[in-house]
Amino acid sequence: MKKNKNLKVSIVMGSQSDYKTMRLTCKILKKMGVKYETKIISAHRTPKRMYEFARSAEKKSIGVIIAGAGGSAHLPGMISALTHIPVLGVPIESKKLKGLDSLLSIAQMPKGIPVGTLAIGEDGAINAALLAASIISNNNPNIKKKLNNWRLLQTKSVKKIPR
Ligand code: RP5
Repeated sequence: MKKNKNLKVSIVMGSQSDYKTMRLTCKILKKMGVKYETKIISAHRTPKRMYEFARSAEKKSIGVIIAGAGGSAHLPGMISALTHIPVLGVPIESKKLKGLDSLLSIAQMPKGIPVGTLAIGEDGAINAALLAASIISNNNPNIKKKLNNWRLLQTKSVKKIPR
């Protein structure tokens, strides 16, 4: 990977239908001032696209890949097998099993090929963005500052007494 302050995050998802969840990832990265791109890449419907994306990612200044997938969600693991860029997986809430299928498919990677797994659905999409921003912020003090501010505001927003 190139040593550079301007690494971007690549957000990929298995289907257009995943975008209603993954757009939250985009929203947070935008707030944190992190550069990102979005793509639809399916491990089973567009395997060639997936292979070409994963193999060329290191040349494109991508620092973190976030992959959202639902059902038998092999996309994050397949991408991770093809690159050394850190891959974060977001289990999409599926209709039939409420995302438990996606969660187990992404989290239960056998040893040797790691995928950082987030929570099912919107929480996972948001936390994937925060975690990716945090990884990128190791080489970027501006992003670190934005992350600190974001946490400060979150802390301030918690009331002391319930009403
Ligand atoms: C997966 O299949 C996608 O990640 C999506 O969550 C799921 C359903 O896809 P669609 O049938 O809505 O295109 O590959």
